[in-house]
Amino acid sequence: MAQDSSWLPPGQFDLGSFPRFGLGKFARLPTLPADASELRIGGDVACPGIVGRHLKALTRVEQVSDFHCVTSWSYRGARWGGIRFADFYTQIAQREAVPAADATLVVLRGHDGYACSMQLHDLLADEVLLADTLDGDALPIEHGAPLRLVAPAHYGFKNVKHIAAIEFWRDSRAYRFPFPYPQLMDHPRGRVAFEERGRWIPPGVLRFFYRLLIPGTIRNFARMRRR
Ligand SMILES: Nc1nc2c(c(=O)[nH]1)N[C@H]1C(S)=C(S)[C@@H](COP(=O)(O)O)O[C@H]1N2
Ligand SMILES: [Mo]
Repeated sequence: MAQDSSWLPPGQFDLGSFPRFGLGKFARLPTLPADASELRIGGDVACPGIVGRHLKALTRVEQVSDFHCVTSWSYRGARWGGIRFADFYTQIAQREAVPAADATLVVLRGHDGYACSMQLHDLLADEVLLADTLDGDALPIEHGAPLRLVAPAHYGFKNVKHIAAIEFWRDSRAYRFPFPYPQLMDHPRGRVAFEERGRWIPPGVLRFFYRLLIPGTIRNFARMRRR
């Protein structure tokens, strides 16, 4: 069956390319480790610590999915490779770190200082990956090396790049959206299908202002790559 290629989630447009993107504060490329072996688990867990060496034992998967930035651009058909977050949770987090059963707020922290939260329930969906390849090659720096979250049903800002740590918390005390950005830019779920673009402000209003930022942000993030 042919798919309707014009379909995109509400308020999104097809950009036709996959730019490096993010919050201006994080445009400078971070210093990164060569691989994900330093991945750390923390939070309300019995045994916090480095678990990256266990990643290689997990079943690898490949998946093609669309990517939706909250500012309203989308990129269709990225081919990601990595492991399912659900496998990471049951085979690494629960065995090695042992999160509290009610630690369902997951905070993903990047090597660049960026951080974002996800609900554990959302992360356990089949299509949520910890990815280390893109289009068959090692994940490039601009798209989140050495390891990034791929959560296609959630806006780009939940798809944390350069993951350094994954924390499981009982409540939101240990988390805030990166300073100095206002909390209205965050959303506890951030689901694309429901236009959960942010808090307190109607998504259409957010989308209008965010859209103005797209060209400058793409330029800013591309320039930083060349330094
Ligand atoms: N570590 C980190 N992850 C991040 C960001 C960031 O600035 N730093 N920006 C987020 C935003 S807003 C988007 S749209 C996507 C962009 O991913 P890309 O650079 O692969 O296009 O990364 C998300 N994850
Ligand atoms: Mo974004």
